[in-house]
Order: sequence, then C-alpha cells, then structure tokens
Amino acid sequence: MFDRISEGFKSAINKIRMKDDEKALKKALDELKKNLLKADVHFKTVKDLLKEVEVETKRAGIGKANFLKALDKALKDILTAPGNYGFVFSPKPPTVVMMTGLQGSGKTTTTAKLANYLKTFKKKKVLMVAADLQRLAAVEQLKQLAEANDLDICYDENAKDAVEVAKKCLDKAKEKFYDVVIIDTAGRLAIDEELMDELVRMKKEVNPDEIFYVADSLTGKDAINTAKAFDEKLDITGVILTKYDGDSKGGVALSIAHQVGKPLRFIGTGEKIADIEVFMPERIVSRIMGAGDIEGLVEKTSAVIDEKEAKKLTKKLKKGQFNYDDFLKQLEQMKKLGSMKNLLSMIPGMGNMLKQLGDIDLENSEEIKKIKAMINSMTKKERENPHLIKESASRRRRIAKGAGLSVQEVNRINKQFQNAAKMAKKFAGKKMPDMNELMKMTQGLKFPK
Ligand SMILES: Nc1nc2c(ncn2[C@@H]2O[C@H](COP(=O)(O)OP(=O)(O)OP(=O)(O)O)[C@@H](O)[C@H]2O)c(=O)[nH]1
Ligand SMILES: [Mg+2]
Repeated sequence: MFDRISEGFKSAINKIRMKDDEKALKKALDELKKNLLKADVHFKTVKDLLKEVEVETKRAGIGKANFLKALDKALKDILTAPGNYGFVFSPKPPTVVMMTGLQGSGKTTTTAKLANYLKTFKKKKVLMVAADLQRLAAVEQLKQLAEANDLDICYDENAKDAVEVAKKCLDKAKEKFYDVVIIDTAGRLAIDEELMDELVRMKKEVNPDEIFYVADSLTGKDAINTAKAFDEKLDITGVILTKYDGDSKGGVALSIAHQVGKPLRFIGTGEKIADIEVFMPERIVSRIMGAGDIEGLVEKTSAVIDEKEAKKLTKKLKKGQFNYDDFLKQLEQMKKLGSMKNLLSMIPGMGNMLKQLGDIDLENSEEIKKIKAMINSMTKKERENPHLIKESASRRRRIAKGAGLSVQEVNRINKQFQNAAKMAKKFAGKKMPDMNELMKMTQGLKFPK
C-alpha cells in the first residue's frame, strides 16, 4: 500500500551510517525530500517533516538509529491531527455518520464498506440511509450493495428532500435499536452552494457524531483543497481516502491530515466490499517502516475466524488430516479479509517481499478458480481423503476432465496442496511461525496473479 514511500525512506536511511556527520545527514535529508516530493507529499508537509527529523537527529546524535527514530516520530506527528481515530461509537447509540464529498469520490461504495466493516469486525447493527436524491440510480445502487452484502438499508423512493429521508430513517434506527447509522449523501461536480446548503441543513437536523469527507486520492492535491472547503462549511470530523489502490504515488495519505487539520480515518483500497483499511498513524508508520502491523492483523483475523473452528482445524492439521474441504473453507474465509497483499504487509518482514507478489485476488484469481473447479470435481470421499488423489492417477485424470483442466495442472495443484498440508502440520499449534520458516514457506508457494 505504501510501497513507493517505503522505498523512498529506505534509500534515505541508507545514506547514513551508524555514526555519521552533518554532511551525511544532509545527504539523507535531501534524498528523503526528493522521494517524498516525488510521491506527491504536500511540500509544506515535507518541509515540516524534514525540519523535525533534522532537529531531532542532531539533538540525539547523528547516526542511522537516531535518524530512524526521528523519522518514525516525525511521521507519526505528521499523520496525527486532533480528533478521533478508528471508528468511535457514541456513548448514546445510534452513532450517526454523514458521508460527504464530490461526485464519484466513492461515498456510496464506502458507505457499504464501512457498514460491512462494522457488522463483520465490530459485530454492530448498522443501518445505511440512501439520502442521495440527485442521481436517479443512487438509491438503487445502495440497494444493490445492501442486498449483495446482506446489509440493512433505509430509503424512501417518493421523498423529495434528502434531509427528510435522513430524519425519518434516523427515527427508524432509534426505534429499531441500531448501533450505527451511515447516511449516504449526494455528490456534485464541484462545490456549489446548493450542495453545501443541503448538507448544512442535514447536519442541523440529524446532529451527526461524525462527518466524513470522502476524497478520491487520484485527484491528488485537489483532494486536500476540497477537503478544506468542506471542512470550513461543515466542520468535518475525518477524511476517508478512496481509490488508494490506483494511486501509485501515495503521498496524499501522508499530507492530508497535516494540511486539513483533521484525521485521516479510513483508506479505500479497491472496489470490493472488504477493501477498506482503518488508518491508525502508529500502525501505518510501522507498516511504512517495514515493521508490519500485528495488531491490525490480529484484529482482522480474529473477527473473521471463529475460535472454535480454528481450534478444530489446528487439531486436524496436527494430525495431518487437513483435507480439500478444509482448504475450500479457508479460501472462503480469507475472502472476508480483503486483499492478500495488504494482509501480508501487516506481517513484520513481509513488506520487503511484497514487490515480488502480484496482488492475489481471491475471487478472480485464475489459480483460485482452477483450484475451486478441481475441488468441485471431486467426490465427497476424495475431498475428505486427499491421499486418494495422491495415490491414483486415474482419479486425477477423471478430476481433470470434470474440471476442464489438464492432467498436469491437477498434478501440480495436488502437489502444492500436499506441500501446504505438510507445512501446516509443522506449524500447527505454534503461536507464530518462525520468520525464517515463514519465508521458506512463502517462497515455496506460487502466488497467482
Ligand atoms: N479502485 C477503487 N475504486 C473505488 C474505490 N472506492 C470507490 N470506487 C469506485 O469509484 C466509483 C464511484 O464510486 P461511488 O461510491 O458510486 O461514488 P459516489 O461518491 O457515491 O458518487 P456519486 O453518488 O455520483 O456522487 C465506483 O465505480 C466505485 O466502484 C476504491 O477504494 N478503489
Ligand atoms: Mg453515491
């Protein structure tokens, strides 16, 4: 997610030795400046960051370790603005959130992502409100998202006024004891008075706990300017940056809190429902510095993975009984976790390897499709007893035919599965695999695009 910025940091850090002089520090700072500007970090943010790193490194004594420490601290400072972080629930439910922003910035998609995040990971009862009456298909779009992801929605197709819809739906949410209400509002091509008036009226009527400004990260510096304009009128409580997956530079995420004075709360990293990341400065800095984000990883996985099931699985793994049914179940579960690349970047030390991996798309990956087709062509007995497939060439031929794959492909996948099961048996029960072993394990795997 922050590949480019991470790279820039590394090359700056390499310019300075364990004990070094002012000249080396200047070189490192110049390199840092060049890379940050290239990544599109706002020049004022770059200036403040460099100043802090310089002063702090000099104070502590010029050298690699102190430079790193200073950089870590300065980054956290830059990313921190006064306000809430993560999703903060109101002491008096429902927590009311207004989603605002320009046309096409990702408000509707993010409304659903956020609702799904709160439902899946925080076990909350969430109501989405379709309060965009500008675009004809807007209500329909949110309805479809609700249906596809089993989320609750409130709308009124005959309503003329978005503020009325918001009010009515808020009443319904109170009546039905919802924990959170997320209001999707209309976007405009540019900031105009009518839009702002509607939002200001809505704010007055529903008295939201949070007003998020949803910004398209691909609009770069404009995202910062429009966020400021919305903040002036509405006093926003946070920013959500979308389409970060398409932003190869990534600098807006580093500058926006510092420039707008409001915290960056979430980042959208893809079009799918699970593609949203909580933005916590210390965790993000840890990821940028290549130190991973174990806390984030645990939070994600623990909500999705049922502890009882996990224990059962560990037992099976230990006995070497991991079968194709378990494998399929694991694949399904992992879908809920979102992008594999993001997940891997949370594991310490994995950041460096990521460049070699394509972003594995668990739903659309050709390899995963093949594996699924193969498993679907197996009999129940075969799924439960993978050794049957290992031992019988005629079974593999039959499965290949049924799945529309070549026999070689089935042989290859079967081999991979056997290896994975072996590896899993070794790790089962250990809390965290040893880093070296993990490296070996991932190197052995084929990462499909
Ligand atoms: N790649 C990627 N696409 C995204 C992301 N967030 C939203 N999109 C896409 O951006 C497009 C616009 O998203 P919407 O959610 O409809 O935007 P909106 O702000 O509600 O638009 P209006 O209602 O017209 O103002 C859609 O095609 C989304 O799939 C993201 O994080 N990554
Ligand atoms: Mg919309």
